[in-house]
Amino acid sequence: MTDTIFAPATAPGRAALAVVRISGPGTGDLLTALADGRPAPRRASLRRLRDIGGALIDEALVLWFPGPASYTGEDCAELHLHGGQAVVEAAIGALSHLGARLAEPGEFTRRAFQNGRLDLAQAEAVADLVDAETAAQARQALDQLGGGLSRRYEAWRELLVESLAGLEAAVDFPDEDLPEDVAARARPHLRALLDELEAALADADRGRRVREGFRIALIGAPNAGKSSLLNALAGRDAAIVTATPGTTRDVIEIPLVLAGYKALLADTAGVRDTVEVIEAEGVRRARAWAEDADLRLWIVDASASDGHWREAAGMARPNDLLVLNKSDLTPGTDAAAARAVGIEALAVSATSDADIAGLRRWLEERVAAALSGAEFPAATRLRHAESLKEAAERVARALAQPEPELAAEDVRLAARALERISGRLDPEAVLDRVFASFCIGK
Ligand SMILES: Nc1nc2c(ncn2[C@@H]2O[C@H](COP(=O)(O)OP(=O)(O)OP(=O)(O)O)[C@@H](O)[C@H]2O)c(=O)[nH]1
Ligand SMILES: [Mg+2]
Repeated sequence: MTDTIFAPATAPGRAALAVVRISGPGTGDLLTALADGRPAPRRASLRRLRDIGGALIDEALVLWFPGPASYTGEDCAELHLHGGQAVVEAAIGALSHLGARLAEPGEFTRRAFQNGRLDLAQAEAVADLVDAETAAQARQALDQLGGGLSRRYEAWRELLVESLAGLEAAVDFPDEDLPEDVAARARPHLRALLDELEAALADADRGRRVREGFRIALIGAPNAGKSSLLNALAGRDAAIVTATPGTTRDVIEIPLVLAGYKALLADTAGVRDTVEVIEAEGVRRARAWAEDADLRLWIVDASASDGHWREAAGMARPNDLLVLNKSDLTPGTDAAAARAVGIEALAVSATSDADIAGLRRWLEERVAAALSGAEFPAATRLRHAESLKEAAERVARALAQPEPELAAEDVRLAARALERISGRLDPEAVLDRVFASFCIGK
C-alpha cells in the first residue's frame, strides 16, 4: 500500500504563513485525528489542530482534496499554518507520530505523474516554474505545464501512428486489393512531419537558453578591461581589477536579467601564451567557455596598437561583438574600421555609465532577438532535443526505405522516441488504428 507523505510546501524561515501538504490514502484519517474531522472538500475551514496528547498546535486553515481530482490523484490536504518555525515543527512532529512520513524531493509531482495527472513534460514544467527567475522562464514553464509542449508531441506522434497503420496494412495484406497504395500514401505525411521535426530541432536551443540562461563570454587579451566591464554590467565588484595583466584566472559567472531573459555573463582569463601553470589553466578554461557560449564579446584595449582588434576580429564568429574598451584614452582604433571588415563593433569606456548603458542595450537587443519567437519552442531540455533528434533521424530513414516492413520499424521507433518525452508508450494504439482506418472487410 502507498505511504502517506507530508512536507512543508513553503520555504523555511520566519514568514506569515507556512503550508504543509499531505498526500496518500491515510490523509483523511490524519485530518480526523489532527483537525477533529475532515472539512468539506476543496473549501478552506478554520480548525484547531491538536497533537496526540491534545496540546494545541495552531489555529489553521485546513483544505481537504479527496482523490482522484487532486494534485497527486490521491487523497490530499493542505494545512495553512502560522509561519513560525515552532508551529511547523509541531505539526510535522504530529504527522509523523500519526504514521505519515516526510516526502522525498519531487515526490508529490512524481505521484501526480504516476497517477496520470501530469505527463513527464508537465512534471518537468512544475520544477521549471518553481525555479523561474525571469518572466520569460515563467511564461515558457506555464505553457509547458498547460500541455502546450505535450500537445505538439502528441500531434506528431499521432501522424506517425497513422502512417504506421498504412505501412503495416501494406505488410499484412500485400495481396489484397487495397483501394490504393497505402504505403505510398504515408510518404507525403512523413515528409511533411520530417520538415516540422527539423524546424523544431533547429529551434530546440532557444527553449534551453530561456530555461538555463543565454551564455555571454567576455574574452580578450590580458588587461583589456574584461573584469572592469563585467563589474560595470553587474553593478558590483564581482571580479578583481588590477593594472597587472593576468589578474583573472578562474571563469567568473554572473547572472543578469536582459530584456526579461536570464543571461549568464562570464569574465575569463586574458588569453595569451604563458608558461605559468595556473594562468595557463585559466586560459584553457576561458577558451572552453567562450567556445560554448551563445555570444562572445571580444574585448580590446582601444588605446593599444591597431593589431589587437584585427586579431580579435579574425577570431570572432559572425554574430559576435568587438568591444573597443578604454576609448576614454587616446583612441587607437576606430569602430568604423572594424565594421568595415564585417564585424560589429562598439567603442566604450568601462568608466562611463552612458557607455555601459549602451552596451547593455545592445546585449538586450541581441538576447531578445535570439530568444523571442512567435511560439514556444518544442524543446526546453536536452532530453527533449535528443528525442526530437532521434525521431527526425528515424523518419528520414523510413523515407529512404523502399521496403514497407523496414520503413514501419523506423516509424515505430520514431513514435517511441516522441513518447519518451511525455513518458508514455502504447503500442496497442497502432493495431487499433490499422483496423479502424481501413475497412478490409474480412
Ligand atoms: N582608462 C581606462 N582604464 C580602464 C578601462 N577599463 C579597464 N581599465 C583599467 O585597465 C586595467 C585592467 O583592467 P581589468 O578589468 O583588470 O582587465 P582584464 O581584461 O580583466 O585583465 P586580466 O584579468 O588580466 O585579463 C585596470 O587598471 C583598469 O582600471 C577603461 O575603460 N578606461
Ligand atoms: Mg580580469
